[in-house]
Amino acid sequence: MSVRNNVIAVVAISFIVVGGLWAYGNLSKEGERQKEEGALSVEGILLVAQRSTFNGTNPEIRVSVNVPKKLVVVNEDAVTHDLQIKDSAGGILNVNTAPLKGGQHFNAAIVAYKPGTYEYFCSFHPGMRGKIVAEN
Ligand SMILES: [Cu+2]
Repeated sequence: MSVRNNVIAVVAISFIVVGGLWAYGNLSKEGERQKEEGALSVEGILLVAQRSTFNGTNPEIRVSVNVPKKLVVVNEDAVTHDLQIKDSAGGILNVNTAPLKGGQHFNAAIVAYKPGTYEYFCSFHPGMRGKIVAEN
């Protein structure tokens, strides 16, 4: 097997193992494509709670001010998680999935009203938090 084939095999396996990985595709390629085409469909982000992280890395989410992004939160752990976004200054739409048991999911949207850096987090686990960066 050539080195190139090995690399392709590793990439393919990574996609199968990390179910939430399509979110990265949406963040990069799909987002760019939709911007170029001016597509009407709403961009989406999938955050999968697994082993007490979101998508394994608590990825940074980038949004444009006043452009809603669909957010789907899935709990694939045995323990309960939630996802909250809170900003008392009103810079971003607050989100609270309420406690999700294993296997449950919640559909929401990320809508930033002002540029800035916000946070999404699980109220049960201090390590489960990531940034939301909103730009004009
Ligand atoms: Cu949690």
